[in-house]
Amino acid sequence: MSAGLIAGGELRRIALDLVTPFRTSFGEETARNVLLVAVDMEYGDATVRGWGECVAMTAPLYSPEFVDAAALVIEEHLLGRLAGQGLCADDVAGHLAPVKGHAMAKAAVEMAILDAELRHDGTPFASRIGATRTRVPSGVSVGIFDDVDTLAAQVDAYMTDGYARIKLKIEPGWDLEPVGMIRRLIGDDVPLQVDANTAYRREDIEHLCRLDEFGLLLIEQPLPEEDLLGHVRLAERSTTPVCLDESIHSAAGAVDAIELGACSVVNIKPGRVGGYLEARRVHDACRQRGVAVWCGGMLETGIGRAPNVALAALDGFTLPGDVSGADRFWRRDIVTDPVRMTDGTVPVPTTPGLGFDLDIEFLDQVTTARRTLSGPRPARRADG
Ligand code: SMG
Ligand code: MG
Repeated sequence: MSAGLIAGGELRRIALDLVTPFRTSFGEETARNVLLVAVDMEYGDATVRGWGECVAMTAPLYSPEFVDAAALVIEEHLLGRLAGQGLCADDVAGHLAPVKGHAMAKAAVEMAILDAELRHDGTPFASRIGATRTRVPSGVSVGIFDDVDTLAAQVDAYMTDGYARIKLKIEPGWDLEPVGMIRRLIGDDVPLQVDANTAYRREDIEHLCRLDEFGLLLIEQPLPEEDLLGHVRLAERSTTPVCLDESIHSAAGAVDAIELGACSVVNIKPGRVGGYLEARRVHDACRQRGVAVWCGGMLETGIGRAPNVALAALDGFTLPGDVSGADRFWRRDIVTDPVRMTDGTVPVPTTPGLGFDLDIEFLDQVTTARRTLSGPRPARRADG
């Protein structure tokens, strides 16, 4: 692993329309306003550009992070801590640790440095983390609709595409009926799971237990992020395995949640835990404890989608992830070789780096703002 110096880079905003609106319990997305981070790393004579994608959404509705805040944090509080010193991707999280929170912003920076390092070393990300599978099962996340017939038509289309597992978004008023209807439509053998994005409260535990009859793989994050005890109570009552998403911010946090009995499955999202290297540690901690994990998605472009697929190729990822084909979300991706789902699986990227090559022409077309990051600037270490 090479140590390099940050010589410059850029922050870019791009706007990409979704092929179809994606509604969850917290809102509807029709387009993504994505923050990309490019970092130019100097390794002796060679300068290599690496790219990272920040998974923060436009508004702080999935988590407290949002795109404008992430851009500011990266520029004003993170990059300065990395400047002027020999740096491996492995060092990044330690240098950024004094900054509280902002996992998605930190993850994007670490990604860019990791991408540069892997490109310089000629190593694909999957090899770096020891992932050996060449294809991984591909699940699809299906939003909330105004009526069950529209939902049924959408699920039917994804089944025809060949997706290996269906995840339905649920919220109060959109749960037993659509889930029961889809279970009847797809039959008992197709893996089905649900995700509430924190929309329920402890008073709803009895109601949520009624989902048990549908033979779900898991129920994802029914209760608020902070309510671990509520998830323990649900897990005690329900036969459907409880999976945490929003509540898990680190490997240590995952271990606590597991030991408390708050979950028996973990959704791993690199952005939510501060980067791919911590995501790997979450995987390792869960695997040691016999807890199943799967790779979550944040409607990534090809920059984030490729390493998600590689991560999902680690042995402990025993459940299909939200690693759908790029065409689930995008008419055209910003990479030259978008992730393609065939026969319910997606291929693990083998190119050096995080696993993508940018379609620069299209990237430029969808760019809405660019900010050049000049060389090292002093870190801002305290207020004032
Ligand atoms: O990328 O396939 C994807 C989306 C998967 O449902 C998905 N993500 O809570 O797991 C989740 C959501 C978070 C994003 S919703 C805008
Ligand atoms: Mg989720």
